[in-house]
Amino acid sequence: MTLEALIFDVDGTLAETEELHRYSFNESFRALGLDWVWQPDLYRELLQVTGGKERIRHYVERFAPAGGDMALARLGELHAEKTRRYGALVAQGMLKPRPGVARLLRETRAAGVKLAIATTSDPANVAALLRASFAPDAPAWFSVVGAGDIVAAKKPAPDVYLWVLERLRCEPSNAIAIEDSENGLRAARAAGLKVVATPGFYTDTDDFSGASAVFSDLGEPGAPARRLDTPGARDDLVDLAFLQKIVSR
Ligand code: XBP
Ligand code: MG
Repeated sequence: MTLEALIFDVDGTLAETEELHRYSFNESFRALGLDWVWQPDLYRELLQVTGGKERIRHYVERFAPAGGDMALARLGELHAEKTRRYGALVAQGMLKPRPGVARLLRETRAAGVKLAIATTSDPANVAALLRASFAPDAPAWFSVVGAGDIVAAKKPAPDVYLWVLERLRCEPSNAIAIEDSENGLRAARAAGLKVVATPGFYTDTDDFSGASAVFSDLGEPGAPARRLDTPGARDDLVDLAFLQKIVSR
């Protein structure tokens, strides 16, 4: 097998985005007159439901907060407000990429291996993050971007990965997904992909037993990543040579 494509998740993988998502949800609740505040412990639980609109709906159904009916009736507007606020903060440079991400994107492009995105996040937010974190033309580095409502069933369903693979014209055995969460890992595995996992702030207790490798991050020269799934393994860089080894197994 030859590595033909690298498919990146976005939130938690390219950057630690979820605190800014949480802040933007809370600000948009306030803007619509809702006194809801999603604190970190609650948000950790709510993250089990992927997609912003789906997450708000789940919160209303589970906790029946005041204003829930209004929020559901204006769900599109509420989520658009959240997307606008989050996108503006990202464009201001509030987030930086996780270690090794920019390096691996560079190496992948230089080697002619295709890049793609598979995320449940809104496409506007993906583009904002790529531009602000890497370069104004960074969205064009990705041959395929599968984002938001492009598929009906979000992660952990495999749909977004299957959608991306079809457009890449790539067999899952010739690609690798980089993910930070159990929901993302399950989606990629169900699409037939091997996964390298880099757990993050909200996903460090997730179950990554289906991953080919689990690292603290992708690593930088001089600051290699800790291998989390193999006791005693030496620190390493997640680079193209390492990913090619995984695909060949
Ligand atoms: C993470 C998510 C998203 C974001 C919010 O997705 O679950 O729902 O929290 O995104 P991934 P939107 O890790 O697959 O990128 O509000 O834009 O839906
Ligand atoms: Mg993620």
